[in-house]
Amino acid sequence: MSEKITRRASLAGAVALPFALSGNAPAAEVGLDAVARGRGMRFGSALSARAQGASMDNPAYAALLRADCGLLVAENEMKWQHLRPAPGKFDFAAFDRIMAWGTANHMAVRGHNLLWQRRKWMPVWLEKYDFGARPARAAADILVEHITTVTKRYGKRIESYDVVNEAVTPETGALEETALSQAMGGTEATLDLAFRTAHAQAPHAELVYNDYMSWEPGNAAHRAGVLRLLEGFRRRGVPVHALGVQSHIVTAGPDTSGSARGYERNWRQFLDAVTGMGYRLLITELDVRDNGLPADPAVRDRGVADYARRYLDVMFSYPQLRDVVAWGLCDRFSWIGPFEPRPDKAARRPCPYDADYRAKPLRAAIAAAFARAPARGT
Ligand code: 9MR
Repeated sequence: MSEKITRRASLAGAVALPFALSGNAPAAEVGLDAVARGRGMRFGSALSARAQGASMDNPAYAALLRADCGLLVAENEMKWQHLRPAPGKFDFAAFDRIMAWGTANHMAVRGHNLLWQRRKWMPVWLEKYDFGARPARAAADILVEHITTVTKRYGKRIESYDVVNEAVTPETGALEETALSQAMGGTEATLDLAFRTAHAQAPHAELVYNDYMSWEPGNAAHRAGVLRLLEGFRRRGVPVHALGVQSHIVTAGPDTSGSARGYERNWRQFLDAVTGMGYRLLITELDVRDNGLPADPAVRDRGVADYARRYLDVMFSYPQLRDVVAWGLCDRFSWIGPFEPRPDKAARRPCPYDADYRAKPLRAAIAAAFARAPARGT
């Protein structure tokens, strides 16, 4: 492992970074993945293939990835909307570039996702598709073809897939429907087929159900729905190995430790039920929505870091959790700004690095949580 730390640190240091290497710049510290590995865990991040974005083609962002990550996930490039522009057409160009960069840099790459159970995020052509006289058969064929094509292409290079993303309606806990699942005659049958196909085509891979039920108040129905879904998978013998806990966590106000203490009991009940059914856990999309905190960046950054550290302490107390993936490393590119601007219009600060690629207290909090985590066995 020391070889890995040296390699990452020296690579990061060797890149001409468009920011000064100060005391808290990545190359000056041990990378987050290296700290995680010391506990039998891993750390990684989402990235994109857009040159000016959170991309390996952006030298400053690539330096952060090299410094801190052992694990990557494409923020968008494996989704149906990107991979499957038309019924008979796949376009792997963007994801292939991410895969190649990850492989060249000795990083694992997760697959996200093989089925997103939301109409809004599936291709328009699929929502309008004419499934013909035998719709269940036609829909199953499309799904099986999709999952088979993707998993076969990457083979053992991808060892973990979010097979199904977000199938539960947060407000009610019911299952979502799409044109595909309606043609199939039901959502459960659709999700089961997705997992069974992934398992048949990629028997080596960890198969994950991924969702954003979180520990904050307002998520009870979502958590209950996810538990029902996971129970159903077990009852029906569906090959699902882990729950991806997205972890888009949200602060509620300055008393972040008070909030965390308040949320912990229900959250542990949920995680106990999930792990009690034999599921492993992953943190798949970590970031922190800085709500209810004052605009002052220093105050906000401290609140975000404290809240995340308390969350991670709870998560890391579960030995079933080994992988932690941040939904981006740098505030400049986070989805949260455009998705939900702060009422005071202050730029969002949800990531471990600020908009100028400087490490923030959140990065230190993640490192501290790893350093304290109970070591996982091999
Ligand atoms: O961050 C992603 C954003 O760039 C996309 O426009 C959006 C729709 O594809 O998806 C975002 O990522 C989501 C992820 O795939 C699933 N969980 C929630 C994430 C944030 O919305």
